Amino acid sequence: VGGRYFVAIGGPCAVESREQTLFVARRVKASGAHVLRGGAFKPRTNPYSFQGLGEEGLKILAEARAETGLPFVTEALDLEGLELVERYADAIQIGARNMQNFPLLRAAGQARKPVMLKRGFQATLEELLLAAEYVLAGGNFDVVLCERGIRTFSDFSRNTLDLGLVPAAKALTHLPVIVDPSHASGRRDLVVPLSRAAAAVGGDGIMVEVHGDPGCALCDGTQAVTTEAFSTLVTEVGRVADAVDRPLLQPETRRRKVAVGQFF
Ligand SMILES: [Mn+2]
Repeated sequence: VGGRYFVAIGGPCAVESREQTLFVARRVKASGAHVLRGGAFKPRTNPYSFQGLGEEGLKILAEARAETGLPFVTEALDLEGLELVERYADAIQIGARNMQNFPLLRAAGQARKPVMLKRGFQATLEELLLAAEYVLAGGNFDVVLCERGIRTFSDFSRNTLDLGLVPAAKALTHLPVIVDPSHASGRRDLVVPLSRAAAAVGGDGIMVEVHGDPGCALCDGTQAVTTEAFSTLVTEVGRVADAVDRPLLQPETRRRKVAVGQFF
């Protein structure tokens, strides 16, 4: 993330079951995504909502990685969860609600896995960069920033996607910046156009929630796109990414490289 290519991350909000996660993982892989997402520890507004499968969910994500070859990113909610997530995952997500959880940021700075830091929905750009600084100061330099919408007076969407933050952050830091159009909007009909905009504005990637049956999702169903819609989304985003000279990394290119490596 942050190189020449635009990166697509897709997967369910929450790991609900082995079947649901493997189904989505296979489909996002076939759509050309590069990274799988999925929550095993869910920070829910309502304490009675589904809280995630915990370590069992991490094992399911690891199985999906073994089958598809997709690395995965998943959220660590607290210090205990961070140890588990670091052990299983390829990248550690610090969620919007934890953006200023300083003990967690310090611990992530000691981790030996990349950290994806999501902007708090009330955080300024400076606060986001200083939160990232906690991780960097610990010696972990692999930090990706994620714009996921802020709370405004707008009443038609869950949050307001602050696209201007992407070039503003990139002007101040070398860190890659990706966009989460799912949590930013809360509406699946806005996810595709906002994904295209993320590529156009110079983002380094997108992270999108995908579900095999969004109507039955245990978490964030209204913003999840179907696997079919995700496939279309990747194609459309790819066109915009080409136009701004940040093409999507092509799975075929990677396969050829692997094939050459095996040949020699
Ligand atoms: Mn979600």
